[in-house]
Amino acid sequence: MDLTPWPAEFAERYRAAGYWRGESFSAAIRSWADAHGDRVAVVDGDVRRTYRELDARASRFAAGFAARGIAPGDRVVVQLPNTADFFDVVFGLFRLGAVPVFALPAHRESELSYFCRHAEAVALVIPGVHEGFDHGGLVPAVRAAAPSVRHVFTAGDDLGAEPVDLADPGASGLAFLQLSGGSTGLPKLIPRTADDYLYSVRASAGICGLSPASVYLCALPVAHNFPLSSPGVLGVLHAGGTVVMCPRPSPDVAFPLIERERVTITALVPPLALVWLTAAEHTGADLSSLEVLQVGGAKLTADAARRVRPVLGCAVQQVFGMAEGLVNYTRLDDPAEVLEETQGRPISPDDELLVVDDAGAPVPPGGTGHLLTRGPYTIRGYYRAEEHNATAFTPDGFYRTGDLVRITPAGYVVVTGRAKDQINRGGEKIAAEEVENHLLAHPAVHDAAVVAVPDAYLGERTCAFVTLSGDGPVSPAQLRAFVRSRGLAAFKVPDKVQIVDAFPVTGVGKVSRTDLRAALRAHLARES
Ligand code: J2J
Repeated sequence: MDLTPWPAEFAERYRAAGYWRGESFSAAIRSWADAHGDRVAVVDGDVRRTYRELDARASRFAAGFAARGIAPGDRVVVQLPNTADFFDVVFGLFRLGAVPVFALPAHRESELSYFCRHAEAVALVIPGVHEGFDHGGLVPAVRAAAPSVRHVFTAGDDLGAEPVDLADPGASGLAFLQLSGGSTGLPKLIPRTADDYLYSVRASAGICGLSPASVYLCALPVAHNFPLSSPGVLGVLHAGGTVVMCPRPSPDVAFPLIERERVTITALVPPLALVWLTAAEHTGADLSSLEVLQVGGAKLTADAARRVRPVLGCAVQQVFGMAEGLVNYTRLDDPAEVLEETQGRPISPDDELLVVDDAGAPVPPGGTGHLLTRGPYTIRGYYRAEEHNATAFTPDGFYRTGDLVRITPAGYVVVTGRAKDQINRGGEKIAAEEVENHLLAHPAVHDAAVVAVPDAYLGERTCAFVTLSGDGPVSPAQLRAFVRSRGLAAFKVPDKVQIVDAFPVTGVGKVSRTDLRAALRAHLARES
């Protein structure tokens, strides 16, 4: 199934509450232009685009895509860095009713081929050379793996055409596919609708106090759910503010932009927040315009949270979200201990959060357990993943987040750990099984198990335990190089490979992969 519908009684409730408004992305983009016309919507270097220009360009790009044979409902994998092109392409696809699939600039042929194949994409949009890497070089391999791809466009191509009349794409169907961090072999695709997503965007803009005076620095990769929607670039456009596209999140690039554009709010993952805190102590840049630093994607330590106000002169806001839906924010007026020690509370009064034990029974109030959630902007199923959906969701439609949490008496979530087979490498999510499968492709590898090890800077990094088949000697460095050569995002290459004689055996018989990873983590904890 492409889009698992919410049961009728839920859909009715969400409409009646005003969450789902029946507004398409195309209509939203038009309404932003009507409301904020000549204000600057997007800044990218010397390029400054007004709301009216964004809207007009969406119409031109929609016409250009249509003229090239792309039809409403067609999937288009979009891999674009933080430039104004992103809005031309994505808003053009939205206006046409085509379905963007959001890849990240770090992805390589392994991921792009999979997205194109799984979504049966008709087109792929890539950057040219980005961060020294020529994305055009990936195209032959992707095309060979995904014959559905008829067109490859490169950022900066003039795809526009004279606008044509297009039907409104509607709000309740599949609008785009977001990526899941994933815990199994291949990342899942997350189907989102305009109804559910725009609700989360509007509500997030309100929670974060966005207004036409807001200037948002988009420092994380724009296609990621956090900078896209929490409240991110879409929240800022809804509020009439200005989005400043930041090509790289390092202080040497970001700080001068903050100073020049008088940036008021931005979003980072914890390791970047640490880098900014260190750099800000030595910089001459004027960061006085900053009002809010949002941090999310991985857990921020209370210590780091406490440093934000004294060092950067702005408020800290913790954000615990997921591309599947649920987003929690600390509120700007929360007391210090809430800001520092919790990951916030949900956006919506209709977000349902359950904390359950291993057997699925609710834990007593305040207890730690698995977080399950459903609500007006949380999906009921992944895209074309029937088998996985049977376990990723409960029979009554709760999404199993894989996160371990407790909820404070005031309703704030504290993330205490994770039960899913995923490594959170400074906010970048790595599915253990995906990396293991790459290692297993090496003839000298008998078995592999990838686990997280604590890291002072990244929070976690990856360690791959490997047993050998006897097919020739191989070194950890060679295995890392082998994984790298398989054409996957660089952040997934194991930070460390440890060759062992045998894996720990737990009990009798064959151990599950999950148990094996747990045993290895326990082994590592004992060693350190
Ligand atoms: C601990 N773990 C966190 C946090 C996410 C806003 C913000 C983040 C994301 C995101 C997002 C965490 N503390 N503050 O989509 O809209 C881990 C959890 C979660 C997973 C989701 C947004 N914030 N996490 O990170 O889909 O494990 O979304 O389930 O990439 O990141 O990852 P992702």
